[in-house]
Amino acid sequence: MKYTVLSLFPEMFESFINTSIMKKSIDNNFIQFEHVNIRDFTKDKHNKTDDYPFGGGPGMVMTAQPLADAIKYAKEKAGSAKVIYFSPHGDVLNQQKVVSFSQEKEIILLCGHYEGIDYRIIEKYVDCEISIGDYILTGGEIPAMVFMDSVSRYIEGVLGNEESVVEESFSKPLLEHPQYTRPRVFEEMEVPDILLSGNHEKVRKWRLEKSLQITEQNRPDLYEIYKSGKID
Ligand code: 4GO
Repeated sequence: MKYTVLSLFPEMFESFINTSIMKKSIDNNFIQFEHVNIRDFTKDKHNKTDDYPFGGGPGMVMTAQPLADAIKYAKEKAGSAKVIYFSPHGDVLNQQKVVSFSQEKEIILLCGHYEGIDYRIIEKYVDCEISIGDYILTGGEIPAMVFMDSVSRYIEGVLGNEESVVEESFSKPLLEHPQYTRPRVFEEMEVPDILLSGNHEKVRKWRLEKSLQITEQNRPDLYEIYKSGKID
């Protein structure tokens, strides 16, 4: 998978791509990452990339010209890539969409800032608007990182242990059971005996029971889906 990120703030992505699983996946060539700075494409003599909104109102709007030219540049290098724009207007991201995006060969991620981007860019160049939840942020950069983080987990080689992806929450619509590691006793709290029993069948049953309990308590909406059998 190749991610091409278009934004005004390359530094926001530095620690993300240079840490842990993302770094390892880029080093091992399971993922390619390119940042395109929208400011590099402005033809404005003061390097501006935003302007006042027509019709008035607070804040600034990112202007169409640098955005269009940055998108054209990214598309030249990644011809078949979908252009995704992050905004609260988009389809809310969920596990099913994450898994589906992980099958793409290349994706262009467009990050707006301030009050957003000129709507003509969305109409002409954006294939897909995505939201990471019903709240407003100052920019699309964090949603782009959320998107890459979740999608990357489904790209072959990224997690190493492919099984962990299948077993976990949301492949069936249940929340995960509690996890424990050493020490066996911490501040007088003990790890449940069954997990130390070595009896795999009992461990499996205990975990399923806990998953069901936690899901019913925390996410009754998911619990109903599970019980109705409408899975996948
Ligand atoms: C995305 C972008 C929220 C989301 C954003 C979200 N806020 N819920 N703000 O995924 C255009 C300028 C959108 C700021 C951006």
